[in-house]
Amino acid sequence: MHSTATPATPVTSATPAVVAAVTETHCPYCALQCGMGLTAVTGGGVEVVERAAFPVNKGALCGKGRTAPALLSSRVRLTEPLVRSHATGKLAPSTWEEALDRIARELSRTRAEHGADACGVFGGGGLTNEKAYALGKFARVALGTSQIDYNGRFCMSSAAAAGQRAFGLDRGLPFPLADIPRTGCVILVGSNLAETMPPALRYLTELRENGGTLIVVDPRRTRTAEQADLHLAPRPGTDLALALGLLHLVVAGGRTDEAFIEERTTGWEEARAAAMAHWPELVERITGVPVPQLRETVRMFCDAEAAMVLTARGPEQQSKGTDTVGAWINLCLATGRAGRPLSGYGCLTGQGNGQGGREHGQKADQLPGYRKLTDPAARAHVAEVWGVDPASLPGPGRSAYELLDALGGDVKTLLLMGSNPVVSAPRAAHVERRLRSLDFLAVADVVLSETAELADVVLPVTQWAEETGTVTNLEGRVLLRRRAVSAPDGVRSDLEVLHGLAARLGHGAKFPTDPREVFEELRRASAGGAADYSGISYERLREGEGEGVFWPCPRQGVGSEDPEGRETPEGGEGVHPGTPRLFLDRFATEDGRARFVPVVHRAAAEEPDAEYPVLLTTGRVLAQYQSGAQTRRVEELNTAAPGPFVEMHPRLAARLGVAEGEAVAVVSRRGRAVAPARVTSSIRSDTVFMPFHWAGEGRANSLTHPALDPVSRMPEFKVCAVRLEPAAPREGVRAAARPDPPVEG
Ligand SMILES: Nc1nc2c(c(=O)[nH]1)N[C@H]1C(S)=C(S)[C@@H](COP(=O)(O)OP(=O)(O)OC[C@H]3O[C@@H](n4cnc5c(=O)[nH]c(N)nc54)[C@H](O)[C@@H]3O)O[C@H]1N2
Ligand SMILES: Nc1nc2c(c(=O)[nH]1)N[C@H]1C(S)=C(S)[C@@H](COP(=O)(O)OP(=O)(O)OC[C@H]3O[C@@H](n4cnc5c(=O)[nH]c(N)nc54)[C@H](O)[C@@H]3O)O[C@H]1N2
Ligand code: SF4
Ligand SMILES: [Mo]
Repeated sequence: MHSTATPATPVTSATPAVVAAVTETHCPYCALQCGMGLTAVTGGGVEVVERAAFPVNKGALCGKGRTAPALLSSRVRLTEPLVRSHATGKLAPSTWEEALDRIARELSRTRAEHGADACGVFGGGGLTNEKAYALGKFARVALGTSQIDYNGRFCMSSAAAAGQRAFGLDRGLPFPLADIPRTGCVILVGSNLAETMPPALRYLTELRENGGTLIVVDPRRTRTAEQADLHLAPRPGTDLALALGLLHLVVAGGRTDEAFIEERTTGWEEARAAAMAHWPELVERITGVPVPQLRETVRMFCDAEAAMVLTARGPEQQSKGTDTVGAWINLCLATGRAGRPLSGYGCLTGQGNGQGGREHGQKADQLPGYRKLTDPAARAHVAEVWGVDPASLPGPGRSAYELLDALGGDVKTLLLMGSNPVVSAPRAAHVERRLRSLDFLAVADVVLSETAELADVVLPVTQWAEETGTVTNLEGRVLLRRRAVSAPDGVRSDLEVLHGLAARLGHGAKFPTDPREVFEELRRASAGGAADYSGISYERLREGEGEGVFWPCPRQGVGSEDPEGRETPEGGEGVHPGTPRLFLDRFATEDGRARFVPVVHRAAAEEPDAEYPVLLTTGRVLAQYQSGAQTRRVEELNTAAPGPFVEMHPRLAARLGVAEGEAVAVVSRRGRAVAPARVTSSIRSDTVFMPFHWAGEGRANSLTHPALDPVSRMPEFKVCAVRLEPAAPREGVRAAARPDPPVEG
């Protein structure tokens, strides 16, 4: 197959002054956080150069990373604050003073009239650790509101909840990616890695070259599934039944690891009993996966000396995502494939700082260091670092969709940083209406996203290559992104925005603008928490090849020994090496044992019926990122993936009477979307797939169901019921056309 990951070739952009000859940094997009170098080109601008020594991607980048400098150009980005004029109702350029004054005034007014909880804050998993930390602190200290959450709730919250429940700790991968080629068998559930993290495909290729086997579970035969020894194509929303059916066969075939279950787990009897109700024939009926394939999966998984299960958004973005991931973890535990070298369960987190962004307090129920807002000891510790009374900290707030749904109700004013929910939230037309019904909306972004277009004030902020900060990749590896170029005049960093607002609210001194200073405070706030960063410093992150440090990494006191037994230098600090591999000796639960959770299959929130007979699932394509706010502004990416489409099986297309490229209307109980048909036999014939990267007529989230997982509050992006119709003659013209020409700044 042709590789989707290519070594970096130069892409230039017209940008301001370059700080150093080659600056080692990381890609602005996904959770792999590929290492890259940025260097000046004669005539202005920067280009991406290979950073071969960085271990995760070894120089390889996908097209998004390679073309990322295009976004630094002032042609496509925001370079001055915009304020909505009372007279014209339109956004117009303004000064920073006026923009910040206006936001602070509205926040103060809202708080005075309706109470602190009428102020909402919405963050993003792309924000650096420093920003996520400062945003959570801003909500709790400067505003005193409980109403903060972030888009990570849409991303990996179900896997996080299941990991907490089973292992007592959530870190996406409990081992480095480099372990994958050395295991014996990988079951990859609902991940299209070849398109969503192309340089990581190498690890699966090496696994197979080493004689290991790869099983991919996806309703579509994706580029990733094409690499597999075995591809299971379940009906969307049935992974829970599938995992339970496999566990049934493991038990029936006597392939459990009794010694492991006895020594390292609790709760097996209940989990076993729950799984035994899922007979292979029943599971075949629910999932559509034939019994022989179930048996073959068990054989490959259990025959291997070591094995892994990796999940991504396919099984997680369901209203039963937590239980579904729990069922896959149960399979690992029952077979002794957890807490041992080269074996285990892992979640492939998605956003650039998807991991770190969920550790330091922008989540509704959380304080820094992965602490709980409901835990009195955690409140006392963090309140001390923040210099406030623990009693002044609010309690947990609403989850992301619930918060968006409350806008215009009891939440009157919203500050949004690092998300574009008009495109990416479920039931997006409703969310858009809620955003419009706010008294006041402030958005900080690098571009005029569809959500920023609705704002009363838009703040133009610095981005990736223009600022320093840490991110934590999907392996739990804390990395330093370094500033490579100076930002254009007129933009400020998110940290400066938070400082400016806090100062106007009387808390300026608590919000430093230097990322390093914020990180030093984060270290102290996280000390002793599950995600302990206290032993990590910017200096350490610059060492070696900048390969980073895996958390937990506590700071070690004088005279203590580090885990490898090195003596702490007299009078100095011990150096904790970081923790690339978790759970090898014990799980992070109180008794050190992993917990089986008894789970049973249940239907999706909305199953097909006579009126809406087809299943819709949604996801991604290689060349676009998320809501597309960034990548739709990069010409090369737009040429590669110019617009939305509806992927469908030839039988479905024939029944509908549409040919390849013809506009189709997809209708759900929430709304309607129109996009050209892409006819392919690589998808199940009862299912259509739409990527969610576009706004307007082709917006997939006009259709999706906002049903939430009861534990994680993750929406059901991966399954709902739709009906298909040939589009009306004038419809779909826009959908088929190139959607977003670069915006002139
Ligand atoms: N190119 C690109 N890369 C990205 C991103 C992007 O937007 N574009 N976003 C980043 C982020 S934030 C994330 S979260 C990751 C996501 O990375 P992935 O999880 O790999 O991405 P998705 O395309 O959302 O979903 C993966 C697969 O799940 C399948 N699927 C759909 N329904 C089901 C189901 O019910 N069960 C199972 N087993 N599979 C199902 C889809 O067919 C799809 O191929 O990607 C990251 N990388
Ligand atoms: N139907 C469907 N919907 C989905 C999904 C799906 O699979 N199907 N996946 C869900 C998932 S996994 C995710 S992660 C969400 C993501 O969806 P969104 O939350 O909308 O994510 P992005 O498009 O990355 O939005 C980030 C915004 O912040 C801006 N930005 C980037 N960096 C910075 C920064 O440093 N500071 C500030 N202030 N702004 C910045 C970008 O320009 C962009 O406008 O979508 C979810 N929606
Ligand atoms: S795989 Fe992810 S981190 Fe790597 S270059 Fe592509 S988008 Fe960037
Ligand atoms: Mo995500």
